Amino acid sequence: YAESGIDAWLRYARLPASATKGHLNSFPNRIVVLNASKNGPLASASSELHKGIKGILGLDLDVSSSVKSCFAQKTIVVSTLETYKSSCGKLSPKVNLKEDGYWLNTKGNSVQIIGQNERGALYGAFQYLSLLGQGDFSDVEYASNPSAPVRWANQWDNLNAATAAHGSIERGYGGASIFFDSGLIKEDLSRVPQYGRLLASVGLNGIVINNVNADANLLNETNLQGVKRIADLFRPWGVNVGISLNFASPQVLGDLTTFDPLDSTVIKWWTDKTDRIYQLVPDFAGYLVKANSEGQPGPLTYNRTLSEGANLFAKAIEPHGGIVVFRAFVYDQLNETDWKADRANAAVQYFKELDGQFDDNVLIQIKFGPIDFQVREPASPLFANMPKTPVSIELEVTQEYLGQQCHLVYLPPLWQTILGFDMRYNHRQSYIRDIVSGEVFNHKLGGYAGVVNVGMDDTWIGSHLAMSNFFAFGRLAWNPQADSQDIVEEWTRLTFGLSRDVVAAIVDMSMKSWSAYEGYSGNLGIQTLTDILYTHYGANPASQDNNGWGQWTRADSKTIGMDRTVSNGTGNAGQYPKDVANMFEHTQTTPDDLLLWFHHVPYTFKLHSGKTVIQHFYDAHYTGAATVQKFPTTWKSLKGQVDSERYADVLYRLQYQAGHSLVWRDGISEFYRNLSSIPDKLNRVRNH
Ligand code: GCW
Repeated sequence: YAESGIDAWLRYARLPASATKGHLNSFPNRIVVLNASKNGPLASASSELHKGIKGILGLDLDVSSSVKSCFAQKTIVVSTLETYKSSCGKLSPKVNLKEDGYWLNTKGNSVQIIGQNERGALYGAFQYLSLLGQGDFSDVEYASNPSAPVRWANQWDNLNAATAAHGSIERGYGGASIFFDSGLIKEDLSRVPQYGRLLASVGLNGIVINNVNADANLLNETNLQGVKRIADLFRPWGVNVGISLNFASPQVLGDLTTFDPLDSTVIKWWTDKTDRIYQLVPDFAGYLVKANSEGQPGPLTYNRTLSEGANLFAKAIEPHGGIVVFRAFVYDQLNETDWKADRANAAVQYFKELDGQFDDNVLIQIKFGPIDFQVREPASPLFANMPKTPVSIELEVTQEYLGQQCHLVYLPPLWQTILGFDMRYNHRQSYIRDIVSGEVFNHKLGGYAGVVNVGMDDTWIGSHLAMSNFFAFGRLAWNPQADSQDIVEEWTRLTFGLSRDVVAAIVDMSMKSWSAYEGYSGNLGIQTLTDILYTHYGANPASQDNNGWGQWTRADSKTIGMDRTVSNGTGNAGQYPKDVANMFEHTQTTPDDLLLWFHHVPYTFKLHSGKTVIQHFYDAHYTGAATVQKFPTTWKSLKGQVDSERYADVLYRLQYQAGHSLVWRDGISEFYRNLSSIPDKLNRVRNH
């Protein structure tokens, strides 16, 4: 069981004697939890510390709630700051905690884990267990606060009422839904608290349980009772539940003839529904809405604006303290014969003029790039076009365009190119991470959504190694400046143990993986050259063009790339603040890795690197594939150091990836070799 993956990075495997030597005698002998609410996060902190320390160190600590023990020796005190102050006195030094933040002090032979709220204390407990699990007994004393208040997982789980299928998950690669089955919420929800535990352990505080392509049936009374059951199971982990809405619900599920957001019967319908939800789930997190996008209903049907649509829900939920997360992923099919048509322009075109028209409890959730979770995109220009509206960033943990869990692709280096991008709003430093935290435009709301898509598979998302992306998503939402290599190191030790060889190998492969995948799947900003029509899997460069989806390459026999300049193209570069717009407007100042995103150039165009575009294509595909072909050998060197079940599973996938990278390499290289008629200087690419 421990090796199967269900406990993921929370296995609490026993440390070897060499790692605990000299530490066990002085280790605390009891856990004191002050003023824990019933079944709340503090109670979880207590049971988790007990379980973790037993697993990691083999010590069975006493657990008590006696206030007298505040300053006792050899005690782990877990509390909220408020209780600590009233029961034990001031914390010294004075600490500054934001909502959900914690204070961790392991100096001396006692430990203080003090949360701004119960949830914060739970996060502190998990942090302490992470240190112990890594064999780190050093003295630490610090406060840690999250970068932003909204840190949510989004699940794209379907109810599957019509098909009676077992809760499929859109773009999910880890089996059936843990929540839904045949149109209903499952009786057996035993995976829910296990998932809650994982979410909490990396600081995630909310979850939207159903697909943004939402089924109105989630709102029927039976299912709302089920939502309550789910919320009850997540609550001990400090994870609040939200749901995705189908905009047409009053008509589809109710018996109204309209779903016009300004119609009084519609307003009443949503108000009543919302009141009912809060009766069942008083700490309900909020609504997530995908409207007027990819066939979903929305306010535009009635000539109402997207903000009028969002505010309908905002007003219904406001008295209860919930929020509405409204997705900016709204676009239309386009005609490629129009040189100026550009899907990347859509979000700003739809949303910029609505800035200032959203109610205060609306958060606009923006995919990291302007198109759709590609292997490389620039940051979405919308982040710098709505200063009056709080925004959050949507990242995809599930590897839809990035190998669907069959390829190892460690995503934080990609995410950090976006989070660390400076938008230069008004010529001033304005990193995306500071925009989504609310800092740049001074908003209280802001944050992170990760499309996680765990399922019933006992690896949760379909592959052991892919779980580092889930772990890292939480870590980066907490601290977007954390080092992605440190994160995967920590994750590896907790998941696979302390063997230096294992840690070195997994870290090495992980850190090379995104760049390798970009190399063989689509470089220079041309996007993942995958099959975009159906599977989003495997090489299919021809599928990008000649359709309305707008993920075009505009490749012909001489030239390639999207002209997004203001001077001659779609004008997309001009949607960025001036400094950035100037940079992307010209080939000389556009970084090579985004050249073909912003410019349409001959294959013979010379990059900053000195290579031509076409030769770079060939070289990158060969280098990328060569990198991952070494992965199986690297992994095999660990035989005997990883349990046989996970060893075999990972090896199987890495071998598959090594082979598939050759298919990618040859598919793409030969496609452009044929199209351009320009040979590879190194003569590797066949001509058909
Ligand atoms: O990337 C596309 C996916 C769809 C998804 C959509 C969205 C849930 O291919 O599967 O639908 O984005 O984000 O709404």
